[in-house]
Amino acid sequence: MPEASELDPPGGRSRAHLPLRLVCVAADDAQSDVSEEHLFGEIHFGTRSSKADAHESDGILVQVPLSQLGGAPIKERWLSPSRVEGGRLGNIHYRANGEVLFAYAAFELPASGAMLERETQQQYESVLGLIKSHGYPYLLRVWNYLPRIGQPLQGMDCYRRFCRARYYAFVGSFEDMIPQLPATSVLGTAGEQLQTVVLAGKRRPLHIENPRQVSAYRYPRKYGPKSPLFARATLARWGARNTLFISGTASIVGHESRHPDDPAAQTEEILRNLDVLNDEVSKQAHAPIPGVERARQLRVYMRNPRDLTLVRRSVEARTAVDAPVVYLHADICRPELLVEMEALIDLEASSSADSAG
Ligand code: 3EB
Repeated sequence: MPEASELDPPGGRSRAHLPLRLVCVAADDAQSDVSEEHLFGEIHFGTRSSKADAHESDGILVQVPLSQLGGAPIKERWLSPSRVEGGRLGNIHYRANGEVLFAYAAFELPASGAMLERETQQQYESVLGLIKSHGYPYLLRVWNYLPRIGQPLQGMDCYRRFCRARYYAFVGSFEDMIPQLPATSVLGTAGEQLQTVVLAGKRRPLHIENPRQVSAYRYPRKYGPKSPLFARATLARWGARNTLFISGTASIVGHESRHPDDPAAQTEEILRNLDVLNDEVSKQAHAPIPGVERARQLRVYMRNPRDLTLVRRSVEARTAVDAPVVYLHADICRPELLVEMEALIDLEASSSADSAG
């Protein structure tokens, strides 16, 4: 375990009691920062084939085929203060440290809609089976990278098919699924594979909905035959420290998309959604939650690279110059949505967080 006095350079805050730590480093950074820590995995962005510098014996290497827009190229390192153990089960790669399990699974998206749904459901069921059987039954955070997200496939787009497959996997895997739904993102890529990254834990997290948005699992049917199943945010409670995972958040109020064709207005709407969400987390956790300007990681996905200047202007009005913001070129699940943002915020657990405050 790290010393209580060990400092985390970017924020100057203690690393102690954080079983999972995300750092963003230069894409070409060697292993320097990992020396006293252990690696769950690394997320690399872009399609260039990166040097295979994170081997199976090391961390899991996830190459997400989304191009980074602007800024120096970064990669994410997911670190553990203690040894990680893991392996591979079918096409699922996983690492765990006694508190958190990090899993990655991918398969080539088939051309038929029915096959896509069957394989997506199977992949989800396998991952849900693995986290349970390894003793990490609580989903904390899920990322999905889905090729052809907005393209119709035999009459229904791939995102809606993905949602239906995920729905059946959850229904079949959990007795009471809604309280189990974690913070999630689904982004469209120009790649070939459905890639899924999962964090799961041993302690029950707090899942939070956004009062400004209809819960996705209650969306009306016009958005697809089966609802998207996710929570707006998940608070992982480690003990002395917490981590807040904020889902991909779009310009949606109620259940309706707002400001089609206006990327700046969509970004402002997203920032309002994030502020209201943080207020809600503060209420439910009985602890004030810092705003997105204090995020350890802020990802901004946008459909059109030409919107970068406008979107960045809105984001930078809210964040420090050195904030860990990464802009990525990605498709969003509804055709009129141009921008989506997600965040990870490290928190001190307030002493009142576990009491009625
Ligand atoms: C939305 O709020 C926008 O299907 O898991 C954001 C985050 C979105 C997660 C998902 C979808 C998902 O409906 C899209």
